[in-house]
Amino acid sequence: MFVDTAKVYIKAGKGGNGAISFRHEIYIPKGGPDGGDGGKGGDVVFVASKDSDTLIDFRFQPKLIAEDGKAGSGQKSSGKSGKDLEVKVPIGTVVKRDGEIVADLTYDGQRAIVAHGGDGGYGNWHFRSSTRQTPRIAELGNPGETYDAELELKLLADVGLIGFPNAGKSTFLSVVSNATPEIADYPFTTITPNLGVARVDDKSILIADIPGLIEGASDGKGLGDRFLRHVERTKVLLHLVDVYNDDAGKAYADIRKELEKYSADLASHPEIVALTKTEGVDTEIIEMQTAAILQQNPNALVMTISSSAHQGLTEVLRELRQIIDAQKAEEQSEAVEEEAEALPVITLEEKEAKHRAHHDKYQLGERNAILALGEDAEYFDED
Ligand SMILES: Nc1nc2c(ncn2[C@@H]2O[C@H](COP(=O)(O)OP(=O)(O)OP(=O)(O)O)[C@@H](O)[C@H]2O)c(=O)[nH]1
Ligand SMILES: [Mg+2]
Repeated sequence: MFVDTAKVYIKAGKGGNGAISFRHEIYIPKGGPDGGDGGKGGDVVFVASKDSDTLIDFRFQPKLIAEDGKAGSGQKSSGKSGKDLEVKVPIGTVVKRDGEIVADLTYDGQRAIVAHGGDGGYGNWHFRSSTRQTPRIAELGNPGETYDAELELKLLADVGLIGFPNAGKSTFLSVVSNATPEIADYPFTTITPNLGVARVDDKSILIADIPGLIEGASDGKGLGDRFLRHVERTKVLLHLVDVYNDDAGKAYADIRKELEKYSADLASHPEIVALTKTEGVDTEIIEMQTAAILQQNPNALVMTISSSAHQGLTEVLRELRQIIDAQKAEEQSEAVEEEAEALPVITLEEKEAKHRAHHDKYQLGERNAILALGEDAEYFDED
């Protein structure tokens, strides 16, 4: 069974508490405050990896919890930050929180913080002022982000097979790949998507076979267009058209119309058109059907195959492989560019402003979650 959704509980680390501590020296029994800050809680980080291709591991590991930050201590020592929890996920994983997308991992090595660790609290050293020489307050660490995440992995096939029912999609898949889909001489033989791996020139191609579309599929006719989501992320569509159609041009155009209604983005994917079942068919008929398709789309790349006679299959696979490689190279460079653009750039002024704001806050004693221990404060003894 192919698992393409998973639910996981995600919890980033809590920030460590700030410390309340006073310097103890031989001749100064109660010196100034020196309680250090708590460490930051660890983040939960997802890393896209080409080494994994299902979400099944999350069935056995449904809780992803990063380490908490350590509390601060005396001598202005800050607590250690909690370790980030890095989790490998397959490329194509989408992470949602309450239905909203929080991360979409699209290329190998991509990293996304899916839950931020809480900041550590300030130690009492931060709260000293001329009027407050023995601050018996420190801050609690902030909790880390916590939520139930829905993970989704769409079938990341390279090639999506589309076409009318009975066009020969499943037969093609069964002949070029390891898959054993059901094949029969009636429409809607395929009712759930099949996935197969084909090999050509020592490279593999992941192909998804989905139920046939019909005119009106986008309005729910036939099995509707809901299976198209399984080919949304494919790099290329292989559009199969039965050479025995009365008018292959119309058959081609009808399917294109349904595709466009479903999604302009999917319809813009590269496409190869293959006339199927062509063994023993007159050359003139093949040429006529090819011309009919070209009339609908002069830019179409039309090839000819016979799955039963094993004709034209390697040629189609090579052509698919070429398009996939080109697409992959393009996506990779786009993704890297986007990532570079998305990196936050903090200017020096911003940094200083942040620092000032931070300083003002503790001077005014306005920080949140102040832990006031007052007279009951536990002191760290340092001598
Ligand atoms: N002569 C001939 N028949 C073929 C060829 N490929 C497929 N067929 C036949 O066409 C019929 C339909 O094939 P399928 O592969 O089930 O078609 P499909 O497009 O998957 O159909 P749905 O799952 O209903 O959408 C079957 O009877 C196949 O044997 C071929 O190359 N030559
Ligand atoms: Mg089928």
